Amino acid sequence: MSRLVVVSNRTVDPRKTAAGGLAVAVRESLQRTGGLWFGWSGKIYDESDEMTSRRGVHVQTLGNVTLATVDLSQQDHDNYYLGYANGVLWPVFHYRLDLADFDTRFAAGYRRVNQLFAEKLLPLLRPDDIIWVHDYHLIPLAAELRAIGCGNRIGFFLHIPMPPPMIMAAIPEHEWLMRSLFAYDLVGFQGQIDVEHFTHYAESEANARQVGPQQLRAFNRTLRLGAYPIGIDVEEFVSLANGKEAREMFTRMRDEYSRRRLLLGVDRLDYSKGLPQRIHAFRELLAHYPENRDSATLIQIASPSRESVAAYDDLRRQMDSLCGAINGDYGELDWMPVRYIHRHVARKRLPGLYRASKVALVTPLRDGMNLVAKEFIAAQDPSDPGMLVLSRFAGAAEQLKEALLVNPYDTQGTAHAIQRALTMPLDERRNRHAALMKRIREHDVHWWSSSFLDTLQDIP
Ligand code: GDG
Repeated sequence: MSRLVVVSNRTVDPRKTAAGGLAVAVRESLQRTGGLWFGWSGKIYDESDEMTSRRGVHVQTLGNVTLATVDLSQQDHDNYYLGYANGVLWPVFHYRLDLADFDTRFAAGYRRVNQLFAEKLLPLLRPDDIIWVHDYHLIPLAAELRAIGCGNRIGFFLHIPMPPPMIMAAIPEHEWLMRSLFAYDLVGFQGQIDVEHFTHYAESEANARQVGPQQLRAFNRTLRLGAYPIGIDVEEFVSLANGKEAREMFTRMRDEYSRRRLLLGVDRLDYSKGLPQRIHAFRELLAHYPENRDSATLIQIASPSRESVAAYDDLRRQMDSLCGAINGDYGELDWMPVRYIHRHVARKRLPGLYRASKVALVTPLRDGMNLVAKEFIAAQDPSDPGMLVLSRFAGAAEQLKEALLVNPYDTQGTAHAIQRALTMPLDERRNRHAALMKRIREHDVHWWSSSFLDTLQDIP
């Protein structure tokens, strides 16, 4: 079997046990064949300093896995990472054209860093390596590698949604981005809807033809496409839930909230996650179903994210104000409706929090998949499981049909679904949970990486 080379914006030390599902899957796939993981080191070098500004590759060998990273200049980081990846691609791919900042310097920086990655990666490659590139930061990487002579098999996985053609076309460089994707051999998406959006774009804007099942031909290349919904490592998460930290967390929460019903949200503080709409829906719940006052408590963990992008700062202020208002209007001396925590919670404790909650609110406005939904299911006690309220606009909704699906823009509808989740009879909760658990076990993270890599490996 060929050696695997994984390329992503950031690499993760594969020895760290607290790493999330993706890192675990990548580590496992890399260890199976021996492999190389290439990406940005997370460091920015000082351009005025001759010694440090030399762009070397840092190589570290950990067993049969090699980590290779490069540093970025401040300007490259600002234009590629903050400007284009997180100021253009992230908002547009999440349908937020209003938040996109189209500036040609960002596009130039994005191209420059992709060229830099290609140039630094090429000398490390062996002829029969297969390369797996991850996410929106690196769309043009295969095209840049091909331009300097790389003939290896290269696959790409998009972790975020693929928008419909009309939205995609709002990006000034949309044609270049889409043409770049045809330099890959296999492009994987989270869901069937993403495959459809890509296919519509390719057929209408690039005259692509279907030349086989899930195969498109355009720009003199044949591209294989597919939906590979990412999963979690269910077994790892179940064993994390039985660990000391998670059990302590569970007991603490159960004792603290013995008279109350706990609702939970766990998200990066990101405008795609629908946090203000969620607070509005919870407020509506208290207004319309008064039995929840002095009873239901929403814990919202919003872990800090991309704080140097302006839109994230606005969201932070909006959340502070909405949570302050709901607590001011409905709170009692001994009960606060919302506990809003703008901090990262240790991964080992998360399953305890999930298990102590009656209801999880996973209500993004748009999301590629959403792993919190799957983690919540895996952490439940099957004999008395909590219920998942899930946005129909999360990729996970294509699979998790037994959750209560909501439209997060519809405040009253969402409040009604939350009330239904809070009052759902035990039998129904058990049946729904068993069906959901079966789904997430069948399509776990191991299935995800091996089905993608097997397809890529088998492409002639
Ligand atoms: C992108 C796509 C797609 C969150 N807060 C804390 C914490 N988390 C962990 C969760 C979960 C992960 O972060 C979040 O994953 P999501 O899937 O929900 O979202 P994104 O970060 O936006 O990821 C997404 C994913 O890629 C994979 O393809 O599903 O659609 O947007 O694992 O548990 N973890 C800890 N403390 C926190 O405070 N430890």
